[in-house]
Amino acid sequence: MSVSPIHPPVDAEESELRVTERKTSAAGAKAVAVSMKRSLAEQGVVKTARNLLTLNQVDGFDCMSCAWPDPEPGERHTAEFCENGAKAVAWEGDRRQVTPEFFARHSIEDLRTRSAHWLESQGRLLHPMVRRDGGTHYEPISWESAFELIGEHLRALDSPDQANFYTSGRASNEAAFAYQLFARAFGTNNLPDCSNMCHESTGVGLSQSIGIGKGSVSLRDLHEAELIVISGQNPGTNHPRMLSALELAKKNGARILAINPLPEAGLLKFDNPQHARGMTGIGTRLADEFLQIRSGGDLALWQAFGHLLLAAEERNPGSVLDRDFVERHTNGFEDYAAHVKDLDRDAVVAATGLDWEQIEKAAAMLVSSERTVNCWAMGITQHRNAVNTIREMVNVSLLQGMIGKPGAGLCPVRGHSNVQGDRTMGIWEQMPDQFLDRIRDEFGFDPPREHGNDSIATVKAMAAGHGKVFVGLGGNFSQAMSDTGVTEPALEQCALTVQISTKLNRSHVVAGTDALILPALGRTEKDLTGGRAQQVTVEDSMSAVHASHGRSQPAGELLRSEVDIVCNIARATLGADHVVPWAEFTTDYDRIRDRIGRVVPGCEAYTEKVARSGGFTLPHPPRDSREFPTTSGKAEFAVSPLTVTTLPEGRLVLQSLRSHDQFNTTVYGLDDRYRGIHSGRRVVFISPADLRELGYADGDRVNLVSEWTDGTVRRADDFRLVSYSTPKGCIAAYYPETNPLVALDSYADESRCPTSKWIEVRLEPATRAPVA
Ligand SMILES: Nc1nc2c(c(=O)[nH]1)N[C@H]1C(S)=C(S)[C@@H](COP(=O)(O)OP(=O)(O)OC[C@H]3O[C@@H](n4cnc5c(=O)[nH]c(N)nc54)[C@H](O)[C@@H]3O)O[C@H]1N2
Ligand SMILES: Nc1nc2c(c(=O)[nH]1)N[C@H]1C(S)=C(S)[C@@H](COP(=O)(O)OP(=O)(O)OC[C@H]3O[C@@H](n4cnc5c(=O)[nH]c(N)nc54)[C@H](O)[C@@H]3O)O[C@H]1N2
Ligand SMILES: [Mo]
Repeated sequence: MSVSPIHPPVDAEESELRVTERKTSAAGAKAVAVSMKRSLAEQGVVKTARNLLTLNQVDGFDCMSCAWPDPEPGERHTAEFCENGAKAVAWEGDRRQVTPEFFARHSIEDLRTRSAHWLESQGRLLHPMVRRDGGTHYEPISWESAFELIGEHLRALDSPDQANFYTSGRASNEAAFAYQLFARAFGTNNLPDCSNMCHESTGVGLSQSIGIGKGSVSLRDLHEAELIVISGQNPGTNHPRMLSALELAKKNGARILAINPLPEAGLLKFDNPQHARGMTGIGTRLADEFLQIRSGGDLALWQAFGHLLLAAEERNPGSVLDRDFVERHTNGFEDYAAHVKDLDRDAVVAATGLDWEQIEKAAAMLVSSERTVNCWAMGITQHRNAVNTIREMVNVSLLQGMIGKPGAGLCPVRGHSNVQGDRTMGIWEQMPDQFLDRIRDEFGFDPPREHGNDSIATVKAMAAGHGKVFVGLGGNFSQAMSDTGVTEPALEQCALTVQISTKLNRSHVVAGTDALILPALGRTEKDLTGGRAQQVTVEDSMSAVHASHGRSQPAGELLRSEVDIVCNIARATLGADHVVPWAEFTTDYDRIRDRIGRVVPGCEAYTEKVARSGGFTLPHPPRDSREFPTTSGKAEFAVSPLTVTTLPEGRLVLQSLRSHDQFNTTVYGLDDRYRGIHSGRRVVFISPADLRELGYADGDRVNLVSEWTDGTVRRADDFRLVSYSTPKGCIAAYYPETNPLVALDSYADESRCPTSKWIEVRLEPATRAPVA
């Protein structure tokens, strides 16, 4: 049986696809030039200067391109932004406008034939729009009628659990807190979010191992580290400001170990545009060792590291392990030690594709380091065995006591700028009872206790017909989720879809019977809700919470803040005399912050603390005092089986990743400069050895075919093969084009994160004519 999506159309410009040499360093003067050019084109000179200079400054707005922390207030550069942050700001400051006339010109059927890049390039959404049952076009609607329509649909449901409230990670803490409060007051914990597809495996793995799902380092720890390990992350593109921290760490004597199937430019060398050296292209060499690991080999590698650390300790007792830490703060050491002592080296070599000598050399870096910071991102979390892999990395940190000491720790690098804060505020389908009790005590209603739907369960519920209302607070669910061929029709099955958005995307055109587009203010824009200048707050990847206020003139007069939209949906659904003072929340966001302070653990006196310059850092017991809030009160070693997955003949493992010119499903442009791709996205990076063995040549066009265990077949057609440095058997292509290949049931054990980095495929010659 074939599961095929409605084919999102391919960009016409893709016919110009060109491939050049890949780059071996990131950033530099070129990066600044690229961002300034784009920003000037989209926003004009004055707005560009104002926005870029207030980006990530104490009295400015928080950059929405990633969750990397800001340096201490006194240590910030005048220009504390990166090329991709500037792109994100320019994208939001777009002067082009999507007006009601635009929707009158373009039917929904027409919009379905447009590429993602085209849709996002039409400009900012300006007016609330509705498509009613049977309508061919979106039409303007007043805010009040839009809220009423949502209220009517929600009140008509047989059960509150027939609604799903999705959140993308850009929502502020205030919007997120109000949104989860509304969902729970309405009566459901169905709060799927982008974290379900992102760092969910981190949350689950860290909670099991150390009792809290967040990283344990501050920016200072990175600066002071002796060794920084970077696994499954491409910081040059996705967290460019991290490169400045790495550069400083190197200056202070740190070494860097990079573990990745691809030799990503930003891992190898950094030309810092903030320094004269960087502008001249001399730059800082970053990785001292690079392990070009096979996809999914990380669990085996970290088990080997554990094995080698224990062996080194045996040879030289007292020199490697932090015995005192292990004894006082951990559980399960003996079982773990016995398990990794008995390591199957051949299995490690097969799983990682690395030589044993290389692994020994890398382990020696760990052995000799007193202060190690361990960073990771999607290359680790989006695998079947991701939770075990993360716990395996933690095992090694525990051996050496690398938690709760300066210059050391665990550093999962988050994606969306406020994805961590949204979770802190209660955007999670499984919030603990303690949190729900505090809501009950504060507001006087009892929130539902039964766990709600995550992203996968949401798609299943909609496909089965019991998920009838979908609300998206930001994001682009139809493209971000796995299994496009299932997810798109599932959304279309809904009685009502509501997308709270800044720009047009595919989720607006695969819509429910009734469909609403509600245009929101972005983070760069002045928020005058309730007639006063409002600020919001966010939390970065290292648990630092601070204020953010936009300075630009909003793109349109009708735009409303996310807080305003959420509170008005709540009021229209639950009534004006509800126990939660929704109207008061929109007059002054301090009234929401007061409640956050009383409900959210660690946020006591929130309103006062975020009013201080620089904000505050949330408590993290393992980092702060080596206390581990697990059931046993200690950090837990984990014992995980080492399995080697062998693929049938002719099958390859595909990882789906980001190009340099995109933010998740937002395609800014069609280049991936560092990897040498120009004017095109339908490419597959493949090793020369696989090309030879499978009888293809660089430049050939292929279709990707994935066969799931239940016999269903998924395809994505017409990609150009690009000969590239990647381990044999491991290929790569961009997301979201490859999401049609990921079966909905292909997800990580325990965390249910889609396996976006492990998609088993075969190639077949493209039958379709190349894109013209
Ligand atoms: N400019 C820009 N910034 C962004 C984003 C964006 O799209 N654009 N997205 C934001 C979001 S939401 C997120 S979550 C982050 C994502 O940041 P990243 O995690 O850096 O994003 P990906 O492009 O998915 O890159 C995954 C990396 O893991 C490697 N990898 C793949 N499989 C494996 C494996 O099995 N083992 C190892 N060791 N490595 C592997 C890939 O080669 C690649 O280098 O970035 C955030 N920042
Ligand atoms: N195959 C594959 N799939 C993946 C991944 C992968 O690596 N491979 N990565 C996964 C990851 S890590 C993530 S985080 C998800 C991302 O999933 P999402 O967060 O759902 O997707 P985005 O592309 O970030 O959402 C873009 C849309 O958000 C809206 N938007 C932007 N800014 C704002 C704002 O300030 N307010 C509001 N209300 N709306 C705004 C715009 O309309 C824009 O079109 O995708 C996941 N999907
Ligand atoms: Mo993410």
